[in-house]
Amino acid sequence: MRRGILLIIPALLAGCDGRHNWLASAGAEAQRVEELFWVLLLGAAVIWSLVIGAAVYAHRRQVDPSLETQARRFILWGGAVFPTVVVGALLVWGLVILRDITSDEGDLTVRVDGERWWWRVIYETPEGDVVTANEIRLPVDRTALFRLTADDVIHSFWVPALGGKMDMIPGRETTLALTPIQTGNWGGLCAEYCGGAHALMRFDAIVMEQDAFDTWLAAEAEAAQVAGDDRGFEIFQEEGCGACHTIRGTDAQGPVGPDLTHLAAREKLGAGIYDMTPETMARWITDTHEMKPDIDMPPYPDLQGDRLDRLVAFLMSLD
Ligand code: HEC
Ligand SMILES: [Cu+2]
Repeated sequence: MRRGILLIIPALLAGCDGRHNWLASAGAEAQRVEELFWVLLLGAAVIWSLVIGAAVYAHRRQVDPSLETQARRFILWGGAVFPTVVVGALLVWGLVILRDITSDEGDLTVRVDGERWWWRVIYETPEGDVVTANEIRLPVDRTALFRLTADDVIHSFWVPALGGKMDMIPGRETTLALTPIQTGNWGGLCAEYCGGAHALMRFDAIVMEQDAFDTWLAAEAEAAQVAGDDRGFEIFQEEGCGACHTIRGTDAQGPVGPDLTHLAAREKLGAGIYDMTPETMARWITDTHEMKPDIDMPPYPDLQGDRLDRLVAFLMSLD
């Protein structure tokens, strides 16, 4: 029996792969939560051992009536005063952490809107909003203030390696501050069941050096470079894709689905789930609901051959 329990532990820990591992924190806020976790865990282990030790001792010893007052004092201090002080101190500490990580100040502001089942991402810059989707890039050692909301149902925004999760609530704005301290590609996900494709609602959270981030953001702010006679773009419009998707700089201005202006610059396709390749792109268009069940994009099974190739080549040129 005991061995059975021990065998479960590695199985549980195996769920903590590198990218989503909150115990390998890559953010200042995650580090503080991790500290709290270890202090609680180790503190609880020590106190538990002391209590069990005292119980075993009491059970083994003969009752000695002359020690009655001493025993009462022990219960008062050990059973009432000590837990009150410890739990009170932990409460204050926890509240201070909560205040800091829900702060509403940051070096940059990113609005993220939870949609079924993808992420609308808007960087607020002095030159205006920069709209993108499904990938969030951040400069290292800067505090990003996230202003979160949702379009339809409640979602929860979570980058485990960087910090705690925060609900995204329709009609309300919640905030979350994250300060990444390590560059890398940290995975993010929706942590609140939100319907059919919930488990496939992910994103990349890519932490970069400030210079690289500035270059990336400047590129994202640009409109797409689409030639007037681009056959791929014509097919995009003929198929009605532009009714749902926006490609800035063209007359595709649909507000329903993810902004595709710099689609091919994203590392992943379909809200963090497939590598961005011509093959996955083609299948995304023809076998949409096999690629991601339940989504609000219609499949285009009849789009094949040269027409499909040209459309895919066009989409892959949007970098
Ligand atoms: C009815 C609206 C609608 C139409 C029409 C539509 N899409 Fe979409 N599209 C969506 C939605 C919604 C999503 C997000 C799906 C998700 O991940 O939950 C999406 C996602 C995508 C993505 C993935 C974006 C990313 O960030 O990874 C691509 C690429 C795409 N659509 C291309 C197309 C093309 C090409 C067409 C036309 C052949 C098209 N869409 C037609 C609504 C639409
Ligand atoms: Cu969700």
